[in-house]
Amino acid sequence: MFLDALAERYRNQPDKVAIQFSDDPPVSYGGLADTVNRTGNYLISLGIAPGDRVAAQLPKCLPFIYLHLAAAQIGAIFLPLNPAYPKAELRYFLADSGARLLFADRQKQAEIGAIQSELPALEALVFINPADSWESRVARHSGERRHPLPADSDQTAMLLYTSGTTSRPKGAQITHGNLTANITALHEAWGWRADDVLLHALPIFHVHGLVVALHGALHAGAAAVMLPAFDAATVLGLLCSRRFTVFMGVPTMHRRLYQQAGDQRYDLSGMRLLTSGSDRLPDDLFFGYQQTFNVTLLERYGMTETGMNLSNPLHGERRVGSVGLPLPGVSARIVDPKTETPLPAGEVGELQIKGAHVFKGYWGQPEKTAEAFTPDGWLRTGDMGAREPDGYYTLKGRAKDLIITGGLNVYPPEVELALMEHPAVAACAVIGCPDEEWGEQVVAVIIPKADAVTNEAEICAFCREQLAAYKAPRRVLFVDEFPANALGKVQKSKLREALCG
Ligand code: MLC
Repeated sequence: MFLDALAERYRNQPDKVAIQFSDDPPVSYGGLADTVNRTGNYLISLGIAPGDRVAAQLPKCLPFIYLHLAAAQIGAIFLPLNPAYPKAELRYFLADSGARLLFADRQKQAEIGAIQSELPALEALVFINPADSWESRVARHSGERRHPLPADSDQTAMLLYTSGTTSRPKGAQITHGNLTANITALHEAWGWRADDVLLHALPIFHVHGLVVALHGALHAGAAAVMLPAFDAATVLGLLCSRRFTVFMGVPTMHRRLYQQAGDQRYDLSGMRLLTSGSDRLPDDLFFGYQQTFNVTLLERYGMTETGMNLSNPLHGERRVGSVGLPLPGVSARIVDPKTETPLPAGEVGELQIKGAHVFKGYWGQPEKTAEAFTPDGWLRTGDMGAREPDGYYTLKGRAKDLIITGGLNVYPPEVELALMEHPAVAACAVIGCPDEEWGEQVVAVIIPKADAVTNEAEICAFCREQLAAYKAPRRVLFVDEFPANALGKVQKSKLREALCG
């Protein structure tokens, strides 16, 4: 189990630095073990039992990490939430998961304080100042862990919400076994070492920043230096400092670093591992990085429901435009999207995945879980791709209606649902238009009601009240009609062709 490996690090190298947040004093593995243990006892003192959901909507901070590891350790289910979610979204996640406890930023007390009365399962809302000492909050909860490590690898450790093409967001249940399988595979494939130093600039409420990056470092007994947010100038300066061996980012971050460098050349070849994921890495950035930074980015492919699936190799060819080879323990295949029969190399079909890292199912949604898998247990990723004859995989678009912006998934139906609440909107379609910095940009195409008066700014502001800012349209276009197929369904590909200029 991923916790067992961590427990071993706690024992074997108690004085080694595990996590350092900006200018705060570093946290050693021994210190981490102690605070996580106290935090577990603290959660138990608040009435949390195995299987209970513990939510946290906090900025990137140490208490978030303590809560995550402590919840896992006492067999509770951790629910990490993006601080960008407005109250309406927060309420949905808490209601759907039936969270008993929410830890939130004290700055949001006025905004979300009243939420508890609307959520019968939510027994307590704990507002904290992330900068205050967490250690003093849990100081009196010392003593042996009152609960054993969860023994069952099928037990859910986290709920990670992902949206759906046809429904409201669904909570993907990530089990202890999933986390172990993932981290063991990445450890082997990427050669994590105890003397690695990770520069961590990702958010920690997603699989990328939390599992791939942070668990990766902790599993190896390495050090993670955590930046509260991504800033290209700061990150470039740190990468050049030669203190770090590992950095992970989404293409938007790499684009900004590349642009930050301008005409200058920097030699980052001393770094052991620089990865890119959460969205496709554009070819020009792959080559631009080689020229500017003298390194080849390692592109890998994953998703919330699985963690990591495919990766270019640490040693060997990192192929431009390819997401690489299946990780150890991962089975991948390309199938005909209609018949779901495997296709030969070179042919484009849906990418399907199997392995111990694949999630257990959506929280409380057995029918959605059943839809996600083939009868013989392959996960339908909704991504189209092809396998090259030598085993490398290349992605070729999506079967599902999904926009990826800055490494974050936005499901058009969710935005369309929000838009339809606006009194001036008669019909709408949300599409992703290509964008150099963000990969894609969310664009709303609207047929207004007759005589309705509205404009782009008002529509955008309306969406931001209901949805996190990254999901809100960046552009709004007004049209008289949509291109539709024979069944009357909006043809988004035609809209994209016509409107993404
Ligand atoms: C921020 N904004 C975004 C955005 N992030 N808009 C669209 N898409 C995004 N991803 C908005 C802000 O709200 C702000 O709006 C405006 O853009 C400019 O903000 P910024 O300060 O320039 O953005 P910044 O905070 O620097 O964020 C950019 C970023 C961030 C790239 C650093 O988006 C990020 O950390 N992305 C990584 C996401 C990630 O971890 N994905 C992994 C998912 S797991 P305004 O108008 O209010 O000013 C997964 C599986 C896998 O996918 O395989 O990894």
